[in-house]
Amino acid sequence: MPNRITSQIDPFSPEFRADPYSAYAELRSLGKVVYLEKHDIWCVHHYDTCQKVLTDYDTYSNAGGGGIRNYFKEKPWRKPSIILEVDPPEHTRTRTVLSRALSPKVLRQIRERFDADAARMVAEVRDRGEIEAVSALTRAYPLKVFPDSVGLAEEGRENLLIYGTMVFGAFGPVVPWYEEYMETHKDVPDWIVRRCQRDMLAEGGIGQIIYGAADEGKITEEEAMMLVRTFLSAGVDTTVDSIGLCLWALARHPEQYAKLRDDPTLARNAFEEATRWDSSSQSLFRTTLKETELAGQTIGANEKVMIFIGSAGRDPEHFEDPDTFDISRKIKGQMGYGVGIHGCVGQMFARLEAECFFQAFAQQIDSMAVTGPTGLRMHPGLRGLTTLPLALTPK
Ligand code: OVM
Repeated sequence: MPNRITSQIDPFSPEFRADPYSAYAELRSLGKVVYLEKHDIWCVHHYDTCQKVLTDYDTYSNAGGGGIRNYFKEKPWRKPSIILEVDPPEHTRTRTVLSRALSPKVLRQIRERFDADAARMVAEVRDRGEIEAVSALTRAYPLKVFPDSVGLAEEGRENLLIYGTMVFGAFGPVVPWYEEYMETHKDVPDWIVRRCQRDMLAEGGIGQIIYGAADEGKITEEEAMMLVRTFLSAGVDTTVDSIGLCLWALARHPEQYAKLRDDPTLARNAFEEATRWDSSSQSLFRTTLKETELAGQTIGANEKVMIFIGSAGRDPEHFEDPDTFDISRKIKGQMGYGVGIHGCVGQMFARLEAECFFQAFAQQIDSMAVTGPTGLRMHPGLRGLTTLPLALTPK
């Protein structure tokens, strides 16, 4: 193809994962639309083109799958999601059911429990001196409050993390570790589906709200099960990783943490800024339904387009001084949750979860320091930490 801008950057390589932001700067300097030869996909990485692709759902479809694998050409690893991996008009009905289940009214009732769990979990570690913050806090807290809210029993919750690796691993190319992982944990998808059944979900939880929509005839019983599956797929690792990345960002910017400590009401904005600056969701995919033109580049039909929302957050055309992490910044439309009809339906839930956590943390912890090497997760679909050694000084 003549005149297309190409790059050898491999977004699934360890080098890219270690430092995506210099790769993004290089891609942004190359042009608005770049072809990644290593994977035969197109990519966008500026705020405006990311927004354009994500909002033009007549051209850029979700039905081809949420990752690099093209479901128009190959068999999906599981029954496709009935909200993520569909387009309008099918999408509209299921999206409505999920947004209602996560309405402000529902969230208001959950807040108190988030606050209490966060305060208790921070109190448990505040005097310990050194902790491994991922296992002690940033994984433990979402893994408690999220399944509690859905109405899931306590037993076997570690399977949620295994399933998360399967779900977000499937966003990347087929690689040996993934195949092995799927084989090792081959019972987990069935366990998840069983947990999504009506009789497995506690009264008063969000899972039962979904089944309430089935009772009203808005969705079928099978669709209710699939929407609970969406909760369990998209609600755990995403928040584990984003809360972890936010804590890491705060730990590396003591002057920013001091602002939060002195005014814990900044917690929500701090998390918003962390989501712009270093989001757990770095990229999304769409598949073209027809030939189209984007920023002067022709893209053929049935092609994969990778949307680097992690780069959109660092685009100097949209954000002033984008590489600076500033928790009191006025943030205009950061794209860490995506945008448009497929923008994260749980984003208000995620923000609330994080706000309660960082508020509790800031109320009890005077200062912190990273005391050893951190580990980065090598998931294709999500960016996050495996370990974060932290020294804590209580207030
Ligand atoms: C789903 C699903 C799974 C992973 C991510 C996601 C980001 C949705 O099963 O619907 O949204």
